[in-house]
Amino acid sequence: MKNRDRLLALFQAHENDFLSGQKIADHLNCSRTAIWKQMEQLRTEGFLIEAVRNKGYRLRASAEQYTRDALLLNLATTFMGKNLYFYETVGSTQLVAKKAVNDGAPEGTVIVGDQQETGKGRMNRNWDSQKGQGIWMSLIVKPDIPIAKAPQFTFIASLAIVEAIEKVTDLTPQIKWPNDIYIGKRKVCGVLTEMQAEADQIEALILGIGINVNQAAFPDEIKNKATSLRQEIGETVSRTILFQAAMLYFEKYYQLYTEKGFEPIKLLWESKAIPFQSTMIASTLKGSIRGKVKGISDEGVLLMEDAQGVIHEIYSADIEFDKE
Ligand code: BT5
Repeated sequence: MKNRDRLLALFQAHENDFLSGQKIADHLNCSRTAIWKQMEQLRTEGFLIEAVRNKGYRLRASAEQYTRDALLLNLATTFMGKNLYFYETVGSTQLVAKKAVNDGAPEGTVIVGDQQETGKGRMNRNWDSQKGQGIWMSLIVKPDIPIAKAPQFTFIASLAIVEAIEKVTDLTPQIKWPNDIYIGKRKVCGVLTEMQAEADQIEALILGIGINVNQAAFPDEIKNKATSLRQEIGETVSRTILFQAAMLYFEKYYQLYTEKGFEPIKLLWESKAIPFQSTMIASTLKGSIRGKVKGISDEGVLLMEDAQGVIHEIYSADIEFDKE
């Protein structure tokens, strides 16, 4: 490994700690002058170096930096995102993730693209993923749950993203069942949950998450229904900081789910969700259903009662609030 990479790995391993010049020199087994040269190299790459007398050095990514190294530096999770693949340009991070699963990628692997050429939404719809503007990523998890519970992970992901946006900005996003995050009347984030399964067993879930962060404008087709964090607060947001917050919250809620089940997630999710109205229209692949919403089942499935009194279990749909 090059000295530059070893120095970065050392800072990555120490998250927010200061490291003394001596400690760095001992670890890298080279002179202080050699270290200083590597520090300068990192500085020219955009890293910020804090030097505090008697404490040493601390490294941070600058707000604009969005690279694998920057995303990993100060990432305080235990497993989410630690195995990270970063692409300047990629077709769809979902497809890369699927391949990674087939190649045996471990749980917590994350694929990030700075730009997606063929980003996709549900039902093969297009997801606009301009270069340098958003967080386009796929998370690989391998929970030991039956297939029917897979939709619960859309809840965990949405909850984590809402919390991360709240932590990094003053905004209050809301979740629209099943996979959208809105600010006011516009969509800021979409989640696409896909599954690799064998027989009745989940091999991996691939959670595709697209967050609009720094777009100043959107293409005509979506400009009236999409928004970015920048459009909402009038200034740019560090994608790196937001990514790291999202990873931390996702890991936190995944652990809560593993320990306590879906119930606490459902309660938290409900506190962040746009309340259902009594009458709604759900468009699914099989057609649309107009009816009364009875709530969400313990599996995370929407329960709707039609005019004939039949209860429908809806796993995924576009829902519209009926104009009552
Ligand atoms: C979604 O689909 O909302 C899921 C989006 C998932 C995108 C991520 S990015 C990383 C990963 N890799 C991928 O290839 N995909 C995932 P859906 O509910 O079907 O919404 C799609 C619809 O939202 C489109 O038909 C447009 O109307 C609209 N749309 C497209 N791009 C958008 C954007 N950037 N922001 C807001 N709305 C958008």
